[in-house]
Amino acid sequence: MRVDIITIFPEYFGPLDLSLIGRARAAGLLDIAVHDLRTWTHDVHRTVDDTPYGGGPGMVMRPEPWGEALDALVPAPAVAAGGSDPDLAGAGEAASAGAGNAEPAGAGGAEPAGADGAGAAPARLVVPTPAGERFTQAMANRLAGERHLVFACGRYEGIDQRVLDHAATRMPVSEVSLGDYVLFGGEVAVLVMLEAITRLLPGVLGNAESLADESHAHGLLEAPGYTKPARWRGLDVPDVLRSGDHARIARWRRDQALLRTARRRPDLLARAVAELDDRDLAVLAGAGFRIEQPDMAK
Ligand code: JBK
Repeated sequence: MRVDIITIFPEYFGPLDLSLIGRARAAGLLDIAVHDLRTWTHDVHRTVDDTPYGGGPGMVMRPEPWGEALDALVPAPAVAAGGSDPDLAGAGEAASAGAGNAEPAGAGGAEPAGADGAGAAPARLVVPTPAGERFTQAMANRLAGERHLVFACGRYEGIDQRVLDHAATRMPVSEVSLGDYVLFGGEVAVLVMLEAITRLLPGVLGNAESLADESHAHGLLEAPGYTKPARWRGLDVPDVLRSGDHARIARWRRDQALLRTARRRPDLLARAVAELDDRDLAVLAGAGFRIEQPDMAK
């Protein structure tokens, strides 16, 4: 997978050299380039923001540097894409032409856009914003299937909307939110999304089983985990986990997952309810949770 990140704080992305993402990059599974947005400014102060039209607090990111950055990193398509595609439904299928725009002088470190050959899937622009569609495991799964992701990190009160509207004429665009809280900008959100996405790429994790079992993979929270010693500060590991009875262990873990999800994330349980069997429902009822099975006849 090819990833371009555009930011005014490239230093935020130092952690991408570490741990499993760093190893995946070194192994050639993942090609990440971080670009300083100010590369595409032309005034002495390298200005990236200005006051908002219509008034109000804060500053908005100017469109011109963003437009040049996207021109440099994503080649112009032969055919216009189908417009904004926030739900990742895959509507934008325009083929990319190979003729990438040249980078401005001094674009140190930027990779040539010509990597997007004719006929390749277009790049997807991902813009982290509190106004975006919610990022989920399902979205991470879909994004992990993309060939080329371009992340645009906004600061201040965000990026001039015309940048996204113009980009949407040539590539699919997703405005994505991690959650309902306020950050200084999109940089940390990109680190989170990239970790969720890249660990799904073939060869990055090396252990497909741990992908299948973890929290959110089945719509339930994961059961608690324990390791040695069996007794620590007066607290014992649950006996069942030391029983060697694998069927009993699997049932216990399932019960713990159900009860945790019911207590902590009733929203998740409500969505998983169609997949619960009679035994699951009995466990929940025994703990005082009344779960309505949806009536399929309705
Ligand atoms: C937030 O993805 N987000 O959740 C996000 C991105 C950029 C700024 C923000 O305040 N919440």
